[in-house]
Amino acid sequence: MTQSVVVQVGQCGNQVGCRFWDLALREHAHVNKKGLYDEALSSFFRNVDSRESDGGACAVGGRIQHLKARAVLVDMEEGVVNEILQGPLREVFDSTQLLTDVSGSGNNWAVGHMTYGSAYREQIVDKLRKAAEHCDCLQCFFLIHSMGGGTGSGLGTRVLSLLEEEFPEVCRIVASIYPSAEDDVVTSPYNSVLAMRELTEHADCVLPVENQSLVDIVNKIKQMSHGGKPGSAIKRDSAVISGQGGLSGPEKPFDAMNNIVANLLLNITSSARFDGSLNMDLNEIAMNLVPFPRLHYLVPSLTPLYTLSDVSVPTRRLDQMFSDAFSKDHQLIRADPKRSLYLACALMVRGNVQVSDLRRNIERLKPSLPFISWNQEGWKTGLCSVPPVGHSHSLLALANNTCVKPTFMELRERFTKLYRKKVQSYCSPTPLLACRRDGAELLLRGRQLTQLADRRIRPSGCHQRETNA
Ligand SMILES: Nc1nc2c(ncn2[C@@H]2O[C@H](COP(=O)(O)OP(=O)(O)OP(=O)(O)O)[C@@H](O)[C@H]2O)c(=O)[nH]1
Ligand SMILES: [Mg+2]
Repeated sequence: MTQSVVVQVGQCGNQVGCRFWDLALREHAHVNKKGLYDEALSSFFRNVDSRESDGGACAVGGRIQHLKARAVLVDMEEGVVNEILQGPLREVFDSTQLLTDVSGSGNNWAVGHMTYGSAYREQIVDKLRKAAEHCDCLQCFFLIHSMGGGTGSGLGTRVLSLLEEEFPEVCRIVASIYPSAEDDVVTSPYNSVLAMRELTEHADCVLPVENQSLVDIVNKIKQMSHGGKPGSAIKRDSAVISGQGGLSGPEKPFDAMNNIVANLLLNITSSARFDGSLNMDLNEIAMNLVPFPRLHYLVPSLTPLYTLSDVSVPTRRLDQMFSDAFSKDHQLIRADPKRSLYLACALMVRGNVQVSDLRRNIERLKPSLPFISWNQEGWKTGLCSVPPVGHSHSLLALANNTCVKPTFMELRERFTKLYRKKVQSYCSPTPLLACRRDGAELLLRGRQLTQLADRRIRPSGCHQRETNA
């Protein structure tokens, strides 16, 4: 069996990552009744015989000693990682997997990418290599980060290019959290646009998730639970509404949203973690869904959403689940794939579903889904026999679809609006743009990136720009 390593960068990356580890552990605990370290566990966890960092690794087949996540945690602030180290998951990570600084990137892509990226390059590579060395057959790196902040977007994309440099043969799948229009990070359009370029160049697949879609989904689920419909109460330990997803502790603002992203990751990794009659290798995602290297943005949709929230509604009909996967309401970005063009589509099903169910539903839905002329049969399917905890089945659809365009256009618009409003005085032939939360603007080039300050800096060689806003 193969192994994968999760690299979580920045506040969002680490918070989402930890939800993934929590839910993955619960899922394995549910299936693995004998307490043995099996192949399923080995794909994302190591088994070491001491709590200390370099305790000897135990082979597959032995008893579970101490499970360590195959992960590298990076944040240029200490808060989130420290919180993780004091929380219920503290034993799943050890110090060799962590990399933190104190002050953060101040929501500045350039500080994350250039300043911290250069300062920590060796240490990052070292930690990635260590994680890779612990694997017999490393198949995939999962990078989790936000597009809106400084560390996740700036340093996260730097880590991505380091992965490409150091491990060119290993697949790189990135879960990117896009900011909502009401995001409180003023510079999020800049950070996102700058990060997008790196994602386009260096990732094998990007799974874009919009915070606004997550908010909409969470609100819908909460509304349903308050609607008083029979059977629609959310269980007390529901994964979506409980802050710690079953573990005790207060609910934090992003918890419910992060659970949805963690479920996306659980689904996409399920066939790497468990057996199935139609197992889909992680490599096969890029191989089958990406016809041109840069067209690798795969719009995810999850269904049934109740799976995510443990809402006690009767099990939905299987066919309905397939229909839902293509509806607007189940997409993790605000998009309607049915009205746009498909280049390819993957359906990853978990639970007691037969290949014939899959085929029947594809045939049923095909006429309503516009596929590009040269790839009319561009379907990829995977079946994992282990369903999500407490549910009979679930479906993750990944669509290489042009419906991702409005998300990019909207970001561009917000970028331009901010650029016009805030940057009127300076220009550079090849501007790298960065600005701080307080609104001070900086147009920086090359080494000047390190000169960040709260007041304006005029990079040498820049000319006064005409105000045209
Ligand atoms: N879904 C989700 N979004 C988050 C979370 N934390 C932050 N965000 C979003 O991510 C963006 C801010 O990025 P962060 O990850 O906080 O920033 P960072 O990577 O730590 O970078 P710096 O703090 O600038 O060093 C904003 O768009 C937030 O709305 C989270 O836990 N879940
Ligand atoms: Mg931060």
